Amino acid sequence: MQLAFGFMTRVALQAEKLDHHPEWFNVYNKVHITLSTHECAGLSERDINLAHFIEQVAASMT
Ligand code: H2B
Repeated sequence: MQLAFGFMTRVALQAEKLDHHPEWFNVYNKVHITLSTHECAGLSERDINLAHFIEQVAASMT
């Protein structure tokens, strides 16, 4: 739980910075994330940017 919580904290802080927020679901050590943008009803550059950041945080924790 602590690992997932730390991961989510780092992502949440970046999400606030970018004003772009993941839809996510967490149980114990798993975090499921969905990124989408309302205005285009799909994926935008902002989703891709946040996804890259999330990948980096995940890689730094393994
Ligand atoms: N986050 C995500 N993931 N998708 C959005 O479409 C979105 C968001 N919209 N954060 C933002 C907020 C929008 O509501 C504000 C006005 O920028």
